Amino acid sequence: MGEVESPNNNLELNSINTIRMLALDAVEAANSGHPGTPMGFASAAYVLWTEFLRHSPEHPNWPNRDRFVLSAGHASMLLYSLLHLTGYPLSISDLKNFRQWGSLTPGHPEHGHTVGVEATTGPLGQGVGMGIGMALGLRRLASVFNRPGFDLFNGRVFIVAGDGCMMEGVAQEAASFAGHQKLSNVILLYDNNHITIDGPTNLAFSEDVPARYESMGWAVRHVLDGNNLTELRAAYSWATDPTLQTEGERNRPKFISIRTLIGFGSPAYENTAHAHGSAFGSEETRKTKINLGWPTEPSFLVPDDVRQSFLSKTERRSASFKTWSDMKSQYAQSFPSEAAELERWQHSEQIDKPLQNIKPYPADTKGMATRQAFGEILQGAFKSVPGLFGGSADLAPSNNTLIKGESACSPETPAGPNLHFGIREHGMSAILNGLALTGYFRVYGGTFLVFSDYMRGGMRLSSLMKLPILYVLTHDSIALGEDGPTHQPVEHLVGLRSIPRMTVIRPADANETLAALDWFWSGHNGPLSLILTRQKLPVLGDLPYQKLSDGVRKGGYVLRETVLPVRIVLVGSGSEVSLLLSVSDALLEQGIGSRVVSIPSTTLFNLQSVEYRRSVLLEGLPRVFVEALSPLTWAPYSNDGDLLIGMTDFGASAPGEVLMKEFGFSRDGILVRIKSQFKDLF
Ligand SMILES: Cc1ncc(C[n+]2csc(CCOP(=O)(O)OP(=O)(O)O)c2C)c(N)n1
Repeated sequence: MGEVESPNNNLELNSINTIRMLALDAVEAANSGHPGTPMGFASAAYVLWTEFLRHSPEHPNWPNRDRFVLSAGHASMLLYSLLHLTGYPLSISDLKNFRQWGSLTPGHPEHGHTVGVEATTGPLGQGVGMGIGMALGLRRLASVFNRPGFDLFNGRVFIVAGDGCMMEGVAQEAASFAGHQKLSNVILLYDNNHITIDGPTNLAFSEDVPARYESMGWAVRHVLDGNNLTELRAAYSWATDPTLQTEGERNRPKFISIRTLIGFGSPAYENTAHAHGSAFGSEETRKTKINLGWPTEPSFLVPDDVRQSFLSKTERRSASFKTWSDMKSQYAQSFPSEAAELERWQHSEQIDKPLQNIKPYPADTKGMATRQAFGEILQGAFKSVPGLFGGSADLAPSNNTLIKGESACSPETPAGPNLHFGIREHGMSAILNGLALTGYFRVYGGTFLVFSDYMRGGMRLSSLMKLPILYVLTHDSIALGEDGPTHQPVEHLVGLRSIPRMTVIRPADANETLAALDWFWSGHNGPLSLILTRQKLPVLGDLPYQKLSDGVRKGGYVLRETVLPVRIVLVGSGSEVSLLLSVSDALLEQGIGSRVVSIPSTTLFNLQSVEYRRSVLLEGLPRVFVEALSPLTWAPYSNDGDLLIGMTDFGASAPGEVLMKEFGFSRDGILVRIKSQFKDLF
């Protein structure tokens, strides 16, 4: 590349303007995107990336790097410009392809797609939760694995969040958790520009945000001018250097409110909502460049001295990688068993059948709730699944998520594996995502299935990022009983089953629960929603465990077939499977042979061949699909004339057995429906 000169000799200003203009040009080229925040936050990002952030573009997965999470994901061009300028594999032509088909620069940052993107962001507020999850994970890693003289883990997490993130509940939940947990390794940079899409924030937002954070236990600083590099340096130094903090500030997460001007430099759009999310147009782009003293041509200009400066500063930022690697080698020699355990945590997906030492449950008509089976299996799993870490949103005794005899993860006992998320489901899912993104944990979080709605935003991102997160969702139907329709899921499973990459398993008994967990913890990537009962279910003895386990892995299988030729197929999941077995018995008494099919997971079943699915569901015979939830799930599997028995309205408050009977989920209730639908059978 030929020598490209800087417009003047202020290298820092030129570096900052390079960030601004790359964003402006990329949005202009795409004719879509969000130029305003990259322009307004460029100075703050420049100082952070060149003087504070510890990272190494050559080793983007360095475990002890600082994390940079752009919660304001719409400002993706800010991140892409920084990645390009600091030497990540993202070229100018990638920037020119911003938002185009197949590019490395999608509209919002996507983890796993673009090297250096720590988290997929865009749904506002989620990045705050994920950053906090990362910080929590790094603290636990430090407390489990660091040894005197071996600070293997001391990375910090920098989160950039805008007004939108500050308004979102998910960020509030997570921030409240972080304050309580005294997560001193998280630094939230608030891009306080007073503008959102509709206009000035005072249309809808008037609280004192820094005061709110202070009240949640965060240490707060203000940068009054987001382009004042001295102010920015002072604030970042304070946030990252405990010797500059007061005793009271040291153990708190840090919040820096940075007053910026959206669209900085644009004569027409600076400090207006117009700068937020539209291309400026060629005329305003030209005027902005002139106003900032930037050459109007060529676009995507990176002056050579700017490029050189970014690269040499980044080289200094990544110097500690070498020191860390040397320390890690020394650690492996001094602490071989800890080093081996750390390896296991990092590569937990490679452990095959981690639950093979847990004995299957013997057949038992009294049985147990699948949530109880989960709680028992979890105790065994803690010994064999590396890096297990999780908890519940204040329903631990109901979700059975506690690992017995182990401590809570708290500021005093940060190594504890039991998390108490508080009643913050949405925050929990974002924090789980952040924990999983550290790459060292097998995490889980529990609540009632009905409240999965409250954390769907996070669950969707777990799926998009294919993170191995276990959602423990108990109290899975009207059978939960007296709490009534507010607590009884109806439509939830249809929704969860429709999230791409999310596996949903609703086990029929304790052994299907064991098989589901064994499958999941044998290295499955992507989240699992495990749907569990409140009420007891018989432990079924129809098949040997190995066969049942194979069936669960296929998502659906033939559980029982009567000696008489099959004339009707009974299909269900979860608690309705044992019910169908009793229906099958009753039909047999009337001389009608049947097949009972258990489909614990439509997700896994859909991955099987058409031949297999047909062989299980038996095309051509009358079929009955029973699930005490919305019947929509079963529509694609059924033909005209098949019988779908489900919930098409909300439940009610009464004992669970009464509700199941009243809503038709009883042996006799189902028989009546079968008799009226398939008269020819009788
Ligand atoms: C959960 C969610 N709701 C709505 C949006 C749509 N949206 C994108 S940016 C934005 C405004 C954000 O304002 P702010 O954080 O101040 O960003 P800035 O205007 O400073 O770029 C909105 C509503 C979103 N991305 N996520």
